[in-house]
Amino acid sequence: MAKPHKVKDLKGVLRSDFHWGYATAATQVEGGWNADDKGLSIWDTFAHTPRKVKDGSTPDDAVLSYYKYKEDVALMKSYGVTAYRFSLSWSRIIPLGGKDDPVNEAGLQYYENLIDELLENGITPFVTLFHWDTPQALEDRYGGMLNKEMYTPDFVNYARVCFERLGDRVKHWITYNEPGVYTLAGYAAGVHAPARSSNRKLNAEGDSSTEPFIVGHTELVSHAYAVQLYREMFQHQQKGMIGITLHGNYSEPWDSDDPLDQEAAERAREFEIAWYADPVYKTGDYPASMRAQLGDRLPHFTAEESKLTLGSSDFYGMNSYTTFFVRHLDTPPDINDHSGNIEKLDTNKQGVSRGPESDTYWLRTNPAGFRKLLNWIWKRYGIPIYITENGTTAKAETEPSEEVLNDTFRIEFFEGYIGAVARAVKEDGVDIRSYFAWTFTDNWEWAAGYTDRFGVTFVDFESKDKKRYPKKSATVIRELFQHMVKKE
Ligand code: PNW
Repeated sequence: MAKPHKVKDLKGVLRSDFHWGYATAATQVEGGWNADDKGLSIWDTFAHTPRKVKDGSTPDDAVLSYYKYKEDVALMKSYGVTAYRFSLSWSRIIPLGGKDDPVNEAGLQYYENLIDELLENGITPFVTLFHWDTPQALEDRYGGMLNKEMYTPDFVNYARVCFERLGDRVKHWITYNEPGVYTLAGYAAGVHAPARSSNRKLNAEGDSSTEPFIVGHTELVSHAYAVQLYREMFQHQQKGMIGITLHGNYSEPWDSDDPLDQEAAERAREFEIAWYADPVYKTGDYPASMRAQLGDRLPHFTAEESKLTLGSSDFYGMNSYTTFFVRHLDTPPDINDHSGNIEKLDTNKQGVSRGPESDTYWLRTNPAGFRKLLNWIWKRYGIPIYITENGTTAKAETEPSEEVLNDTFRIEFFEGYIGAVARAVKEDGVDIRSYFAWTFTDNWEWAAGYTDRFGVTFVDFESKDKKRYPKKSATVIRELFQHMVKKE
């Protein structure tokens, strides 16, 4: 049972049309990596390159949701969800990715089946067009997102195919998932596909000081053109909404009394979040703090791009997991710095920890920081927030034992964070319209392979059919929302 005393006063504080459920991504759950003429994505290539993925695993099978979607929808229904957020695999729909390349009927059919199954079970689909899996053919053809001129028409064409075929049933579209994590992990650190960086021990090619900003610009501009297409050709008739989902953790000053640390924390939020959010929601341009540090390494919006990007999202799609303490640096910024010349720390000046450790090195539980971040976003951008991801791993989840399935660490995480959502609505007046927990089942966690379990459902990865075992957190989340969402 969710601890009712902590949330008692939160009964019915969320809107009656509040959407809640789970989020996933195609590469992490589908499997069927080359089934029915699917083309390769950069993640297939990456995972099939030795030593790239921590446990040597690949997403070839992931958790087989390509085959088990009916079972999964039934399980989700038993969890009480009202919505499900998933992503489409571009190379399943257009195997070679480009605007002149053939569309794969079998790929589209899979997504039609999934969407129909959801709708028949009263679950609203939230569909992400791009969750990191660029078609390999486009990477080979012209360098993927490094080539804005070639890439943008291909992405817009892919979006058009999806709107045309699925838009009669999909009313919530997300263009990009976390453009910032795609650029930073893929082109700055080089630890995600397409594995580019300045670190020659790790990557054969790349330039961490320029490419992340070029790729980020391509994401924003191609997002804006896809939204323009939707608004001009589809939105009037299909009556859906479209936007982008940004990542962002909260930054707290290491020494809350030091103005330099206060500034550093704000600069960290701007480099991490406003990098993408200011162009879309505030100014049509990058934050001044980024321009000051990066100069012309940060691309310039043309007048047309700026106009198109500003206002190009019907909502603020928000993914967030944790909070860091941030301390200013007295030295000049490194050429490969992407965070605003700061240091990120686990404890503050007084030695207070940023939260209990999960099983993921960067992630610690901190619901108070989450509530502050909701307020920061609401104050800066003033547009309804759709929380599209939030969740945690927990230590020692190795087998579906009674103890592991009674996942108290994850339960406490969700009680804290979902409570923070409700308090931000009730006490701070923030407009929040959805909450998607990450994630439905344990899945293939990118370069961490099968080692990081974020699911409210345990998956036996060894078993041939990737057997699912519900964890208790799934029940607790249902109880929390049944209590907090207003009954009509
Ligand atoms: C998100 N960070 O990535 C992704 O959207 C998911 O696909 C992923 O499985 C999930 O979070 C858990 O990792 C992030 O370092 C990766 O702050 C890293 C960070 C945030 C989000």
